[in-house]
Amino acid sequence: MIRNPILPGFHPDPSILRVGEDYYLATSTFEWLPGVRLHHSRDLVHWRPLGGVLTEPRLLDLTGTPDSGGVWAPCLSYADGVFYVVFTNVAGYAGGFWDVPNHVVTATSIEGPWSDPVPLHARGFDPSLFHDEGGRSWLLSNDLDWRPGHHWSAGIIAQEFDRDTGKLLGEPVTIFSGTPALYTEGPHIYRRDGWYYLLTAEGGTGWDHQVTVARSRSLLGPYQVDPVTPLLSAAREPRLPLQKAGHGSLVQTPAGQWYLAYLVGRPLTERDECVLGRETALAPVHWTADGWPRIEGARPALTVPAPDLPAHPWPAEPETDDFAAPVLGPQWSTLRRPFHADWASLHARPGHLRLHGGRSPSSKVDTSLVARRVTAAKCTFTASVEADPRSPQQLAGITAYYNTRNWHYAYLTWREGLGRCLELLSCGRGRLHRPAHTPAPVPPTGPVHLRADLDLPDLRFSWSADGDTWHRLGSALDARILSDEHAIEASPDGVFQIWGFTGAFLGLWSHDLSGNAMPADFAHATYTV
Ligand code: 6LW
Repeated sequence: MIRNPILPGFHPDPSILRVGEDYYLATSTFEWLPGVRLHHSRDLVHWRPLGGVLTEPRLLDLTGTPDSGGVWAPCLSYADGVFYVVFTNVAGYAGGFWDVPNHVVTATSIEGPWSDPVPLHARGFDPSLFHDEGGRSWLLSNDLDWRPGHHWSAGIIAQEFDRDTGKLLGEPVTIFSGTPALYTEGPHIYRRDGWYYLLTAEGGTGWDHQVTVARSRSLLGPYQVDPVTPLLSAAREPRLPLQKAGHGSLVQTPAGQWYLAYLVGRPLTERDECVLGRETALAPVHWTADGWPRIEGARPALTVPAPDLPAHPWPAEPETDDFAAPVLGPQWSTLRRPFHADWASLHARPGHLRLHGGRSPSSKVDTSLVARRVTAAKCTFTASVEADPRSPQQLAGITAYYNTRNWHYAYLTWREGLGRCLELLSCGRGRLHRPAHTPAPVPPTGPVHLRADLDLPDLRFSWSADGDTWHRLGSALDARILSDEHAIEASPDGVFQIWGFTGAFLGLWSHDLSGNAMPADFAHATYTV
């Protein structure tokens, strides 16, 4: 069986690809690096992280990127021995106008190295490359209409893409204007029995999300919408554990079995906060006699039959990272700047991750955060931190983090009268809040152990001097603020100002507002579910 979600925690907008016996999934990463997260499988059941595509500044610059801006909906494709990744780097979405430049990078191996990005158009997001028989390729995307009084989502456009030069040819053509479900985006085209099948995501990426299918004999249309639509949705079934089903991408096994990779969200209770963000699931797809794809019940399911492929499990990810490896493992992400000796090191003190204190928690530049996705409603994150703060401007510890405006933080700092101590701080919708707690005095030197216990909707922090005897730091905090739903902020007239498209992280965070880049050394970090 396949257990959904196959990629738990923040892994939205899946793009799935098979090359030979290997299956790859690319997902959106927004303001996190590496940009475009990749997973690999041989049986569609077991997946392992491969790290990311956009790992260095030459490939992606996220300095100053808004919360939930950055890398949206990448598409991974393959033609004639070359992997292609197209992605949008969303620099702005809240001013009436959109700032959505698209780029393509290529590599002959999925592990890279990836070419310098080649700019494509900036007319719309969710780019997708379709490589047709006969050697021609097409770039699809949604089309954005900024004009006041127009719906911003103006359908799907296609433009020829020259694989030799990486350049677009001719003019874009609107190939599909969508259904009354609206917000037509996330396009992908597939060929089967002489038809072009266009999959789109409609209804917006929340509770009304769906996968819409249309087909045509000709790539540029006209496309006829499936008489039984949508292919998949949870919009009418608020009680299903998997919600928000949509944004699908198809793959076929060598034996001809089809699967749809798609996005889901798991609210805590009915249509409630999704702290785990938007995740990736799979569904088997069958075809009707007259050539339309079908999913059982047209709804997302927690378990579905696996394809007839030999089982191919991967070694389990170790729970503890003791920071002995020369590079950061694929479970970790950094915020808006890549892992670099300027601010982080695995070599400065062997067996430790050293983070030099960065700018403030609300800054969108120079943040010193190394974090991993929350993948389960109940999990524990433990780390040891060693730092010598000399003022309240210097902080280092562990965080349960959503974005610059929503987080909880337990950290070592310095206080008048107490010296080195542990404190708690929270931020909800941009407002700082000091949870009730007694700052804990700790020995003046040496490592301190910190623990975050997540048991949704609660989050509890504890600390220990020796790693054995634990003391609570404050009482339960509300982890629901670490959700897409809480992160979304709109102006009184209903215009979205801040979107919530990512998910909760647990991480190692360090600040030095004095500008002295205080080093904080983490000897290990353990994540258990
Ligand atoms: C994604 C697009 C969407 O690119 O959300 O609401 C974006 N629509 O399909 C972020 O996941």
